[in-house]
Amino acid sequence: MSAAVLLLGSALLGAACGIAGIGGDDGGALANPPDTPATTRLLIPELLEPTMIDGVARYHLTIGESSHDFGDGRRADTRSYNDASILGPTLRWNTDDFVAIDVTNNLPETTTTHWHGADVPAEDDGGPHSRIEAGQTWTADFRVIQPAATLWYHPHLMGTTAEEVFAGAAGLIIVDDDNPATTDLPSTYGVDDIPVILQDREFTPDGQLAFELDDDDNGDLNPELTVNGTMDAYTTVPAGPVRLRLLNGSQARVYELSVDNGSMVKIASDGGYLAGPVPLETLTLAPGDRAEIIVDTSDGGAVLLDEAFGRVLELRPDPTLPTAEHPPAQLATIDPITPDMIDRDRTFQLGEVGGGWGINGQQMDMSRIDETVDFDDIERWTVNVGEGVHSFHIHQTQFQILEVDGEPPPPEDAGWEDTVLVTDDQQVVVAARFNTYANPDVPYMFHCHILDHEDTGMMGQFRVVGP
Ligand SMILES: [Cu+2]
Repeated sequence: MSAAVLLLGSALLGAACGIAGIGGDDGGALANPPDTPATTRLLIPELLEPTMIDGVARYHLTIGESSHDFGDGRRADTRSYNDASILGPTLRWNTDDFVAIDVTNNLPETTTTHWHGADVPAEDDGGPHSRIEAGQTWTADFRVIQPAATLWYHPHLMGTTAEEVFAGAAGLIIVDDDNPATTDLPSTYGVDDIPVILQDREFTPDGQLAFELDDDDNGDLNPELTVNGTMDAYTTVPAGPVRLRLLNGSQARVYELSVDNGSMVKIASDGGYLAGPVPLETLTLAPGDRAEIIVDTSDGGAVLLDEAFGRVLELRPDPTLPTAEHPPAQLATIDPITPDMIDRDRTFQLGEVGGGWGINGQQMDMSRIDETVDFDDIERWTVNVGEGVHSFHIHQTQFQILEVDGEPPPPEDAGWEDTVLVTDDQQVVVAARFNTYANPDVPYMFHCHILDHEDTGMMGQFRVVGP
């Protein structure tokens, strides 16, 4: 926790007064006035119930144009799924279920929809090759083969991902399983299990979204914070353990989160539960990242804070709501990938290439397969950064972070990940298994999840071949 936050004291009102004046990195005003209670009830995306047909959980998503009131009474043009004013419904999958998702494109142009963090066949992954033309429907179907986790979905067309996500096209996916250690954790959606989709935005004077692609080191940082499309948000919760499913769905911003007047315990990373709960003072969340945290609101509520914005979300306790349990000491078993298990090494250099960004000296080329992975191999990928801030994401698999600048990761980063922050002059080493799906003809993507960098070339393609 930063020194400024430590000065705050425990009063719920005025929770962020100690950091008043720290605005967004673009020099904008503090989005959330710190000396008063939050003004707007947090939007909770609806849960989309599947239709069960022949043992398959079938979902229908429609991406299209919409409009949304971010809190000032004006309506900004947005993009969303299923006619929501912004974002899309939350999908809830069960491990081992067969799911089918029909995605209809009601936009006037081509798009795609990718299941970020999901271990699915390449042809169902929804990357840049899975084009959905205007008016057409694309169907992904697969079995859910991964444990409980928080994933998300968003468009992934080459060159337009930043603008589409910024405009609001994204949604959460919750995977549930029957892990007995987690049965009593908060899990009532929208009540004590809260989606928290962090996105910074910029507006024109007349209240429309002002999108800008910025290919500098940090990407485009926007001056206003929105949580589930809500500015200055509060939500009512039980007085006890509350689960926040944090998703950084921002174009480029890295958040430094803390909790005032409560405690924060991280229970899950991108790929699912950590081995055990990890108490934290600050949590770094890079673009594309998810984290599940338990916040204790039993002392009159709590406030989620960010270093740049101040108040992110006020949690107001209602003592009449039933409370769930705090996490047990062990949540999951994570078998470490050790050096003797590695079948192959690869190295990736992230940096500037040809006026944009690239990997290993090349910009993304849809017609070039950059890496071919043998099915069932365990690979160690070393990611080096010369300049800039990058959020390295690998599709399809979940990896373990072996080293950050030669050191093992801290316990909160010692679980399964699909996205990792790598900044100037850093080296991060990760290891992944490729033992679920192979397809010689359709590649998966690896890329920077700072969307400005992705859209200006910092992406490559790998395929898995065999067995
Ligand atoms: Cu980057």
